[in-house]
Amino acid sequence: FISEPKTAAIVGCSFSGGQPKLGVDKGPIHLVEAGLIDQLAGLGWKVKFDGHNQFEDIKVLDDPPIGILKNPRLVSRVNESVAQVVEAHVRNKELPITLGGDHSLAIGTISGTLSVHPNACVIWIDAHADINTAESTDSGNIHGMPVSFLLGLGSKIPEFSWVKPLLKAERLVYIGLRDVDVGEKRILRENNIKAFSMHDVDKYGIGRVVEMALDHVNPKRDLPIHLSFDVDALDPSVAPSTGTPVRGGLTFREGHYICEAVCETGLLVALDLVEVNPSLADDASVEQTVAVGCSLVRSALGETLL
Ligand code: NNH
Ligand code: MN
Ligand code: MN
Ligand code: MN
Repeated sequence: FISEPKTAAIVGCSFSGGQPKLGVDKGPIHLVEAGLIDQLAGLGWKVKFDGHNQFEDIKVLDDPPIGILKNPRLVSRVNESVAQVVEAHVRNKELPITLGGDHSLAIGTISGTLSVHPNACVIWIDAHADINTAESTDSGNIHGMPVSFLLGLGSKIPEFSWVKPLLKAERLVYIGLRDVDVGEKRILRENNIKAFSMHDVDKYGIGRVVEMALDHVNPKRDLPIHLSFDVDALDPSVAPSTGTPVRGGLTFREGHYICEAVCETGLLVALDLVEVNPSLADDASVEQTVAVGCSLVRSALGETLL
């Protein structure tokens, strides 16, 4: 018997409204132009791509801050639409690969995944915890807040009432953290959220860290996995073209190891690759970052497993 090839669906999200730096909206175009679709097809996947303009016609004319939250209506409406697209792919047993765009998009992607698989766990790879609430955020940038929205923490913003608190704290784990705000540390502690910082990666090695992370969120290795990968988790020497680089990050291999280990579980149901910003560095750095982004996605889809 020849089994049907698995289908991946590229969801290109040209969106920068969750943070102030222009250019991150061009991330998906660069990743696709670098050949990502052919590369995934070369791994034996059937690849669907609906084009880059899926969410670009969502315009909000008047979007003043709510508290200090910036572009709240636009972020909400784009994510509501992203959630519907991701949900449809997951329901259809396709693997949505959401290319950002900034990490506020995870409000939509994870909402979409959890509406089909309420028991799914989330593995969040990032230098940052992205768990600020409306109360704790200093920046007002919503890309620093998606996790709190998904958990239902902090005061409710009516504009985001469509976001259901579908994520449970015990189904969430972080790897790569090294720039976490004081208020975020308190939120992580108070909600008993498991997080492996770069200190843990140094101490235990990436193999043990991934094993411990999976033991925490997926002890029987039977729950669907949503992998949300912010490229700023990687060291800036590996992925320089991103909005908020923080030194001391994951090596090329550590980043790929995470993707490989998740692939190996056979449980991956959705993948985000976000915060590639092709406007923020010289051409060689942009090319390097885009290439690493494509490579991480290929690893998550099985390239490096023998
Ligand atoms: N914690 C900061 C904030 O809330 C920075 C978040 N920036 C990110 N997150 N790039 O991944 O704004
Ligand atoms: Mn589609
Ligand atoms: Mn992030
Ligand atoms: Mn980050």
